Amino acid sequence: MNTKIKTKKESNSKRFFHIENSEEFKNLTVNKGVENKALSSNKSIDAVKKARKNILKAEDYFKGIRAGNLTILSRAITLVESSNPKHKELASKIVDLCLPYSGKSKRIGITGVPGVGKSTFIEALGTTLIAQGEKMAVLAIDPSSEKSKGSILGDKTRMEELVKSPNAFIRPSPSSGSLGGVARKTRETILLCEAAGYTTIFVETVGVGQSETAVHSMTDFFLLLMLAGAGDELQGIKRGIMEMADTIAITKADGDNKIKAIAAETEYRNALHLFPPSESKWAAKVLSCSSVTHWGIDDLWNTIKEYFDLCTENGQIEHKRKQQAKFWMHETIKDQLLDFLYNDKNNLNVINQLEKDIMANKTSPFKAADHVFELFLNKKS
Ligand SMILES: Nc1nc2c(ncn2[C@@H]2O[C@H](COP(=O)(O)OP(=O)(O)O)[C@@H](O)[C@H]2O)c(=O)[nH]1
Ligand SMILES: [Mg+2]
Repeated sequence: MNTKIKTKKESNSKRFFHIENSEEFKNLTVNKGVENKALSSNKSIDAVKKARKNILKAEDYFKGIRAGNLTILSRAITLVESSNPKHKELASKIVDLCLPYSGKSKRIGITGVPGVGKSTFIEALGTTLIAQGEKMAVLAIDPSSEKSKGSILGDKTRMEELVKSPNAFIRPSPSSGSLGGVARKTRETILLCEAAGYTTIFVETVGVGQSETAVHSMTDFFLLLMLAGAGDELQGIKRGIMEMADTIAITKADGDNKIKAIAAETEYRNALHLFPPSESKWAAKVLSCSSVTHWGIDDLWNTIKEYFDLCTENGQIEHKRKQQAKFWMHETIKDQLLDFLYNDKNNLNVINQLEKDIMANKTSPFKAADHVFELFLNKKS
């Protein structure tokens, strides 16, 4: 049989021919469409995206940040968070340019167990601050919540007013990386936000693991939120974290809970008395508040302001920030050394072999560690 199979193209052009010459289209000239190829390929879309991304220099980012341009600020933070070496280099230039314009905000760390009311509290306090003309940024540091992309993102519903306000900037923590890495990124983000004119910066973290220590080491004031009558010994908040607190606020002091909150104040005040006085001459305070009725929120803000007045005057804020800068230099050195050792395939092979040797009692852990360090020294020389 000699049947010719019609290709799709042929049948389509026939159909068009038919349409063009039909009665219905007699007085119309139907022009065949010209395919726009320029943007249809993935390659060209990537090229446009790339061009858009690369168009800004460090100075452009800096100017945008200083002018309060939120898109530019967000893009600069994305660069700070990136692990791409080119982005890192650009980010570092931007941070350097912003540095002289940073440092003027109140850096406030907030922690407490999930459900204690951190997000609702930040919304309540934040709306009050914005009404007083402050510009506030909320950053999260929570490398444990890789799946939920930082604790804030899912919580934005609890910060409805702030999300809408042009004077609030909310940014979840980068969703991956070591605590040290996330901390460095958050610290640099603080500097960028300050250069952008944010006057109060909240760094939120969930009360788990080491993240409180990291937040404490990058903020001026550390606020611990606690629940009243939650029973168990200080709700699993470790003594060390209570010791770091400049103020403890008992949340949800409304309805039947108000009396319990006030009773809990005494309990926590007694607990705080057991700690040695802090270097800053500030005696840690205990307060209750409700984010729902706003009861106690103004008092808490006044306490925070009192702290900043005292510690700015006695030089403690400056002292603390210098100590923190020193601390982060050492942390970064440690991070980079570990990266250097553990991200190198050859080193890893040696380390894995040494592990086996240790298990087989062929060498001691200390001798093995010395061996790894020698490896490091030889590589560097
Ligand atoms: N009654 C009352 N409930 C509150 C208050 N603050 C927060 N909540 C509720 O407590 C729950 C946890 O609050 P959330 O802000 O998400 O806590 P987070 O996990 O610490 O951020 C939510 O259901 C809130 O509505 C408060 O001041 N009073
Ligand atoms: Mg929350």
